[in-house]
Formats: sequence, C-alpha cells, structure tokens
Amino acid sequence: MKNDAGSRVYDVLARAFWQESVRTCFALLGDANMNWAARLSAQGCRMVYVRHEHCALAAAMAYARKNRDVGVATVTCGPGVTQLITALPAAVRAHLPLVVFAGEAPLKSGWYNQEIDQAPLVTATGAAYHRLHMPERMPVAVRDAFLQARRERRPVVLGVPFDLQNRPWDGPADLPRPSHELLPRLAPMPPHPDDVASAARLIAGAERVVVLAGLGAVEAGAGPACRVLAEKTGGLLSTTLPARGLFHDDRFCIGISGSFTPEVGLELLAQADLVIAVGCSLAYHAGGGGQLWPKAKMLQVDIDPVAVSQGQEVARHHLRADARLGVEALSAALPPRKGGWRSDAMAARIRDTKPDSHVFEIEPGLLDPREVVEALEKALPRDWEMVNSSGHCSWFFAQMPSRPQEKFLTIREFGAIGNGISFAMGVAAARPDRTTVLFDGDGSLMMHVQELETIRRHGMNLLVIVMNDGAYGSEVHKLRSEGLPEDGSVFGYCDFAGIARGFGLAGRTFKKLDELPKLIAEFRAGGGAAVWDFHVSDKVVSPTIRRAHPHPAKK
Ligand SMILES: Cc1ncc(C[n+]2csc(CCOP(=O)(O)OP(=O)(O)O)c2C)c(N)n1
Ligand SMILES: [Mg+2]
Repeated sequence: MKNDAGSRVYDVLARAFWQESVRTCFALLGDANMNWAARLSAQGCRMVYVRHEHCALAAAMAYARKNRDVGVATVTCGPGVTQLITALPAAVRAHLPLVVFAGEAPLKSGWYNQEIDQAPLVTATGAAYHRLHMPERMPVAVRDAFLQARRERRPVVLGVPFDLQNRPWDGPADLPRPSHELLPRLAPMPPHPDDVASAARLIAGAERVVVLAGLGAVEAGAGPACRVLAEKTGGLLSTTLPARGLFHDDRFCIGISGSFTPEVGLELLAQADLVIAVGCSLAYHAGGGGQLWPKAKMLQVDIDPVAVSQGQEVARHHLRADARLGVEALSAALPPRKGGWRSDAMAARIRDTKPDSHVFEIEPGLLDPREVVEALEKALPRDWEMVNSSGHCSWFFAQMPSRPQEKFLTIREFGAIGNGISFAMGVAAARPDRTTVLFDGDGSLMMHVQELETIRRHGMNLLVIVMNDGAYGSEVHKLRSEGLPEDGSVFGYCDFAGIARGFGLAGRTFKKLDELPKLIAEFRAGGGAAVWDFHVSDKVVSPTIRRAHPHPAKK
C-alpha cells in the first residue's frame, strides 16, 4: 500500500524519528537538515537550537546520560559534521547511545562546496556512520540506528544526501516497528556459584576492604547492596567520580577514588588490602594510575570484567554478574564476622577532615577555591541538578560529598575542556522543572560562551558558577613547575558578569562569600539563568597537580 500523497522523504524520515520516541532534539540547521528538522518539530518534538554543532552533540550526550535513553542531535553536512569531531570520541568512550541526523552533500552534483568524505571522519572517532542512499530503506535504517546505538552504547551518525531527502516519497506508507518493540528484554545476569565461592574466600581473608562503586553499580541499582557488603566486611565505601554521591549519606564513605580523592581517602585507600570494584570500568584515573591502593588485591564485579584496562593490569579476581546480583550473592555467601575497619573514630575522621588541608598564601581580594566550594556545598539547594566540568578547578568542585548521585553529572572521557555549558544544557533539557547548576572554569566556559544565548532563548533555569583564576589553571601550574614562562596560560580576570548581561542573563562577580546564601535564595525564588563569577587565586594548587608536578623548589 502506498499513501502519503505529496509527502517527501524528509517527512517520512521525521516520522521515523518521532516513532522512535524522539521528543527532544539538539539542532543547528543548514541546507542538509533543515527540512527534516522542521518536520520533526512539526510532529511535536522539542527542538533545542544551539549555536555550535559541538554543543548540540555534547548536550545530547548529557541528555542521554541523564535520561538513560538515546540522545538525538542534528547537523548539516560538511562543516556541520566536522564540528562534531571533539564530542564524538568523548561520547564513544563514555558509552553514550546517540543518533545524529546529519545531512550529506547532494548526490546529483558534480561539485558541492560543503562536500567532504564524512564516513572516515566519523568512524575515526569510534562512532558508527551509515550512508542512507536508498530512500525506500531509510525508515528501516533509522530504526536500526536506534537499535545499534542502544545495543552498542555508542553514537550512530546517519548521513542523508539532501537531494534524496527532497524527493517525493515513493515507499510504503507504514513505518517499521520501532526499536523499543524489538529490543531483547534481558533479565540481569546472576553470578556463577563457583565464582561467588572463590570471591567470598578472598573477601573472608581480607582485613581492610573498600567497596568501590562506579556507574555500572548506579545503573544496576546496586547502591544498597554495596552498603550491605561494606557493612558485612567492616569495610569502607568509595565511588568513582561519575558515581559520586551513591553513598553520600553513609558515614563510612571516604569519597571519590581516583584523581579527585580527598585527603582522608588517600590515607585510607593506601592501607586497603582488598578493593571490591563494582560496576567500574577501572579506568586509568580511577585507581590513580595504580598508585592509590598499592597493597590491595582487586576483585572486580561486573558484567564485563577485565584484567587490563587502559594499559594497566587492574584486577586479578573477577565475578561476572550484574552489579546488584553479584554483590548480593557475595553478602549472602560471607560468614558473619567481627572487626574490620569501621569505628566511630574513623567515621568522625572521615566527617571532619577537610578534602585538602594544605596552606597557601592568597593575595588580598581573591578567594580560595576550596572555600568557594565549601560555601556552595553548604548553601546550594539539595534538589538542584549539578554538572561538573573540566580543568584544574574540577578537583575543588568534586569535593561536595553531601550531594546524592542522581543529582550529579560529569562526563570526562577524552578530556576536552569547553563541554560544561553543553552538558548543563542537556541536563536542563532533561529536567526542565528543576534548576541546574554548572561548575566550570573560566577557560572552559569561554570556549563555548556563545551558548549563554541558547540558555536565555530557551528559558533554561541554569546557574553557571565560574571558578575564575584568570588562567588555564592546569597549564599554569604545570608551566610553573617546569620553570617555564606563563605565556598562553594567564589571561587575567575577564568580566563574565558583563558577558552574561550582554547575552541577556543576570551576572555577578564574587570577591567575598558572605552574601552567597541570600543570593542563592533570591535566585531560587526568581529562577532564570545567571553567571556567577568567583575570582579565585591561582596560588592554590590541587593535590593531584601537586603530586604530579611538584614545584621546582620541592622537587
Ligand atoms: C579542547 C581542549 N583544549 C585544550 C585542553 C588543554 N587544557 C586542559 S585544562 C585547560 C585549562 C582550562 O582552564 P579553565 O577552564 O579556566 O580551568 P582551570 O584549569 O583554570 O581551573 C586546558 C587549556 C583540553 N583539555 N581540551
Ligand atoms: Mg581557569
């Protein structure tokens, strides 16, 4: 049966996306996607029109993470696609399911200004690329892209030549069944009893256990089971950075494990004799490059356990299972025991030790970034969505242990700065009824500061907190430690409050912290978007940089 009289290929493509339950799409238009985008919008999809394609994809990444669903973005052909090349590898490495509707140059032209071979660009990042050159098959190819993105948890880019999009639709009227009707419904994987028995023996022989949870534990709902296991072993709890907050209210949680470990965590991890890593990919940074727990054996509980990760031998003991089922089975297999590591004194030390107690001389009129974070941690409402960004300042912003995991998002893969504002937009789009607060560095924010306009135009409730050290802090501290000139890393304190006002947002500069609670209460009452610029000293060096790049005098 044929119908859709008068409809074009882009109409059917838009319907195919709508049928895939796409209700938000991050977009930047050009010749090769505007017809499709207009039709998708007409179906009822919310379009978030950003000002740089990188930001469309990065926002879709955060949206996908937050909603545990496929994120969707669209860009035009050629320069629209080349702008994605920094975000795509990050999305691949963060295992984020995304579908990108990209135009392709028209097939009919012998020459086209924006033509470039898009497939190798995209596949070099690890994302999938499909050329959609057969109109009748396009709806199935769209459905399959969603299946692939979900199954492989990576971005899938669809390149559709825009002359083909403009053709009259000549295919069947009915769309194929959408991906969510076809996905296998798989129950969580239980562990094998032999693996449980040997893992339980390993645990029974350990004195100082740390249960370390990653995003896999979050996704599997393994948080409560990890708490039970830690209690049963008399052990401590920790999380990776992205899983921060999974144990925020547990007095035996020593905070983040990895580059962002607070002082007390460093001390206690160094004494651990067994780390049980639950739902962690055991990335290089999570174990501080192998330095954090030198005495500990490692037991990994994961659906896909590994021996070597990111160039390091990480775990010799493995339990293949869904994180929750695996941890529950371990707790059930362990005999009751006394002792372990826990005590009231230990809980008090965890509670009372500052993340970093190093003393720095700070210039008058500038703030200590650690005090800024302490004040924010106290004053920010518990129900705000938090987004961490990149740079040296991210060490300080990571130190907010009282915040629950479901209100926290950070994506650090591929290590690019400049993503924070897009991630915050993605979270704001995923949680429009909430306030989102972004913690960013001045250099990172400046890289995509144009998105302040998007935030205003879309009426997002979003507070941008800038830790402004007038510099690329990561670079300045490394250059200083090498005894090199600071050129190219120190820029001075630019006026973010003025920049924000120029984009139609509220802006404020902070050189003191005493009014913070009052101003937060006012912002909460008024909503909207603002940039708050905290002028901090570049004399305060994070513990991670101090360890990796000691000052020449201390080398
Ligand atoms: C796209 C990209 N360009 C350059 C870098 C190198 N880099 C890492 S951190 C950083 C400085 C970030 O400055 P800012 O956002 O102000 O944070 P700070 O380090 O000052 O706290 C730079 C340039 C990078 N990681 N990504
Ligand atoms: Mg900076």
